This record gives sequence, C-alpha cells and structure tokens, in this order.
Amino acid sequence: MAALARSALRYSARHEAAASDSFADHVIAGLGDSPKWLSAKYFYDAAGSGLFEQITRLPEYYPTRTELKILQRNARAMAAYIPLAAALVEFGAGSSRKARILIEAAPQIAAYVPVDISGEFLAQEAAAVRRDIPNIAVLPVVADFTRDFDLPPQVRARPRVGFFPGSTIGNFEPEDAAEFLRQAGRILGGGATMIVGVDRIKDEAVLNAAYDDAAGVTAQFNLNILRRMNRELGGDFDLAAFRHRAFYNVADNRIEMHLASLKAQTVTVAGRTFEFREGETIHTENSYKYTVESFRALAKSAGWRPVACWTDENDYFAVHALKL
Ligand code: AVJ
Repeated sequence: MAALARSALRYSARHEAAASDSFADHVIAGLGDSPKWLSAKYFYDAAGSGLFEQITRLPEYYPTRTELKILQRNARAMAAYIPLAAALVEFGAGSSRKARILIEAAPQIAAYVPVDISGEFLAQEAAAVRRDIPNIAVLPVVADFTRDFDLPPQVRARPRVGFFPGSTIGNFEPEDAAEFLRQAGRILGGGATMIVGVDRIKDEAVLNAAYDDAAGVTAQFNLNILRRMNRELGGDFDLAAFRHRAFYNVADNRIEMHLASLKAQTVTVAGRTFEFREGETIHTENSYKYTVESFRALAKSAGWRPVACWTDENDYFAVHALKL
C-alpha cells in the first residue's frame, strides 16, 4: 500500500519508471529498455486528445458509442444504486458527457467531483456543468487519479459514488487495475459505490478493427507520441520510418499497440541516442478486455462486491456497479 503513495500504478506499459513524473525520464527509461515501451498516458497532449475524440466517432471504434447507449438506456436503474445527497467522483474525467447522463437520471446527486490531471480542461468542463446544472456543487480536483488524492472537504460528509467510464481501467495491468480499485475504495470510503465501464472480450476481428481503423486515425494517434517527443524533448523521429501496429493478444486478453521501426535507424531524443533494429517496436499501449465474470472476480479481489451489470445487445461492453 505504501508503494502507491510514492509511485503511480503501471499504466499500460510493463515496467513504467517508478516515481518519475517527467516525460524525459520516462522516455529515457522506456526507450532504453528491451523491449522498448512508453506509457499510454503520454498520448494525451492537445493533438492526441483531439485524435482520441476523432477515434470515438470512428465506425470501427464501438466502445464509446456502446457505453453511451448502455448509460442512456439504464441510467434510471443505475440511479437506484446512488444514495441520497451523494457526491459523484469521476476518475480521469475528460469530457463530462457520460457523467451528465447519470446526474440527469439521479437528481439525488448533490455534488460532482471530476478528477483530472489537466487543470485547464477540467476547469472548462466544470464551468460548463455549473452553467447547465446549477443545482449541484461542482468541485473539480486537479490530480493524477492513478495516485492517492484527497477529496474536497465539502464532500466528506456525503455518501460517495465513484465513476470510471470508458474502459480506461483496461489501460492498467490487471494487478494494477485491482490496486486502483482498492485505492479508489480507500479514497471513497466505507459504504461507497463504484460504477465502472469495461470493454469485453469479443470476436478478434471486431477488436482488431477498432484499434486499426481504415481511415488511419488510430495510426495517427499512436504516431503522435513520436511527434510529441520531437516537439517537447528535441527528438528527431522520422514519422515516415515508423508504422502503427495494433493486434489482439488472445493469451493475455489485451489489445497491444506498437510503433514498428521500418528500418535500422538511430534516433536522438531527450539528449540520448537510441538504436532501432528493422522491425523493432516501441510498445505504446495495452488495452485489457474482460468478461463480465473476470471483471467481477477482479473487483472482488480488490474488496468490492459486484451488485449489478448492464450490457448492450452485442455483448461488446459492460457497465458494472460495485459496492464496498
Ligand atoms: C481511452 C484507454 C479506453 O483503450 O480503447 C483507443 C484508448 N487507444 N484507441 C482504449 C485507445 C487506441 C482507449 N482508452
């Protein structure tokens, strides 16, 4: 437990540099390792966030629209798990679009606590929610949700409901996903509820297409990390010399994204040089998939009791309700 206070949970890469917050240190650790890796959390600069928005609208990328449909269809049933005068705490709140569906269906929600590392975007979203839903307290917290953080004092006396949509939990290694849930339980406190969106194991072709779309938007999203290293860390990556690779790893129940070097080359970034063999890859993301049962088992191992689950007609996605 103590380790959590010091270092973030491994987010998508196998051995994320412990306790290091700087992008440069991260890049030096990841590209210096074998096999090479980078954490998926670095995808989301302004350009990357824009590209992810585009991904959510792709015909092949089913998770966002499927989860929205599940939320819209079942928001009233979900509201039954939300106590009177509750605070809704959203982990890694980007857009408030999904939270708004719950807030509208559950008028007993008295406070909305979006938690995000990007203070600027968070402030904008908070202002918009305040304007559109004037009768709830909006209390944004600027924090890395993979680390321990304090809830605002105004919600300490309220029952807490955690909200973690989007299958962002799939970016954690499974043991870190369990650790995240345990930590969320500590932050939310006894009697808490948690509503979590989780992408499901399904036909490989559907998964592969969702992460390797015909329009090449996911490829641009993946390659953008090279552009970001060039801009922020004085890198000289030639984007045309790397190719997006995404595939479902059946044995490990995860989509893997890589950037494959198309030739033997030397790249300089963050003041260091790194050699690439032809075909060598940088492992940039894992996106784990769960069955309803395997996710329930994970939640139980983290001290939560699964109490409800809502799905879509294709069994592509699941929204779980958990109780502490
Ligand atoms: C934001 C982590 C849920 O894993 O589906 C989309 C990120 N990566 N396409 C996912 C992503 C490539 C996305 N999550």
